[in-house]
Amino acid sequence: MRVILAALACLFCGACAVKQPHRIGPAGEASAAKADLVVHIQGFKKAEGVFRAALFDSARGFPGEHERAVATRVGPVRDDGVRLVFEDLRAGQYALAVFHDLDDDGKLGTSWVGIPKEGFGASNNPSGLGPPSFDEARFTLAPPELEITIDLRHL
Ligand SMILES: [Ca+2]
Repeated sequence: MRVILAALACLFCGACAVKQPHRIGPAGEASAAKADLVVHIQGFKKAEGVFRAALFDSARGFPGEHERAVATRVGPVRDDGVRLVFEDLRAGQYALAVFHDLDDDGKLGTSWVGIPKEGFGASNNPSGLGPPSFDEARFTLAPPELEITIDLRHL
């Protein structure tokens, strides 16, 4: 009986997700729906070093603590931008932080007064002076997929 109820709950959840893509259910409900996130990163100044992207599902650690991210990506940089895909994510709310790690040291280089020396960006392309907050960068991922573009900023 419990199995049948669980199956029905899944079906119900799936139906909800289609009708109301922006609805945020309790964790149990949302876990049934999977979605892909397609990300375009553009605005690299030169095709050197690597990009580092970190996807967060809460404000904890956003944007700099990549070890707290639910998924990360690292890869070579291209002049015309980078496209990456996070597959089979649980539908829900996320924020993505990226930076251009020119010297490939794993960190966002900053000047002695703390101004980033490497290109950086976040989902929703927040334009504030300080590091973006999770709320500023937050977006809703719903099935089947969401495509976003991040324009790197250079200070
Ligand atoms: Ca660096």
